[in-house]
Amino acid sequence: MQFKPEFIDKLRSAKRIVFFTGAGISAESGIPIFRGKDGIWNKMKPEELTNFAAFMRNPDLVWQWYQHRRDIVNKAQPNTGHIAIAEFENFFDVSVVTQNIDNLHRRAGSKNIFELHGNIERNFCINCHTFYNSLEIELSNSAPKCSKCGGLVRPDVVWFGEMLPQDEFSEGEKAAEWSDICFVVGTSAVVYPAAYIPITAKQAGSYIVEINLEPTEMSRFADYSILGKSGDILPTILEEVKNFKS
Ligand code: BV8
Ligand code: ZN
Repeated sequence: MQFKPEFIDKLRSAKRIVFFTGAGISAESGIPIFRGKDGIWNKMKPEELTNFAAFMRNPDLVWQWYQHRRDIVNKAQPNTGHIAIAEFENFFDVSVVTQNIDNLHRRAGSKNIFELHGNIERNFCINCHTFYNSLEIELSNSAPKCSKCGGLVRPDVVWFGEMLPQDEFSEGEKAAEWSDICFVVGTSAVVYPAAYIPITAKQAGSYIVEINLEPTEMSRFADYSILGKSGDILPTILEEVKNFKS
């Protein structure tokens, strides 16, 4: 795979790199994406499951959907794309700003991660906000009750209409502002305010590199769009880095 010389030059001079990632980077780990031809949201409407009202209307249905996704995530392994991003930390100051809730960046060894949409391993009581790690609660098919106050326990993920965790978002924005290169990997970039991250990077003068199977909403902002699988492309870029850094 040949890369644009301008991109290689940017890599040679870069110090700080942001990887803004979406569901596509975990697709090769067997975790289904949301949109597009084989997206999970072809089968049912996101509104039915990923908002607080839907949870209050039918907590067991929403809980079962997250149980189903937790089972898939627990069986999944980080793929070559996640692992390459973790290895980039040996050569650059790296921040991973992810929309994913699957924990695969952490399991691949990345250290500096900002999770904009929460994490499927964490749950909390909607009443007293006691946190429950998924391993602490019996993984039944109905939404568990809080052992402290009897309130409903929900997944610690950001649903539509909910605020993003302020620190994660502002830290992610700062990393984007300071970045020399911002990789936009495996995201349709239609969900806001997360999708402002690469735009913030662009406005601060960062070089935007999109890695996706197909063009997206973000392609018009990208300085360089590389079409293909992130699990193939990221390790190839890492090889280039190892060549000129060693
Ligand atoms: C909020 C739950 C407001 C967790 C999800 C403007 C500003 C602010 C808000 C809005 C706005 N406009 C609209 C809104 C509202 C809304 C929104 O963005 N709607 C969109 C859909 C129009 N945003 C919100 O509601 C957000 N909250 O704004 O609150 C507020 C303000 C004040 C006070 C109170 C509230 C909350 C958004 C979070 C929603 N939560 N999920 C979960 O269950 O996972 S969204 C869902 O989409 C996931 O979280 C996911 O992370 C996110 C983005 O999807 P992608 O990751 O991009 O995945 P997708 O399938 O779309 O694309 C995959 C891509 O990968 C594809 O392009 C494919 O080609 C590519 N690919 C596939 N395989 C590969 C690959 N690429 C490379 N290699 C491969 N192998
Ligand atoms: Zn409680």
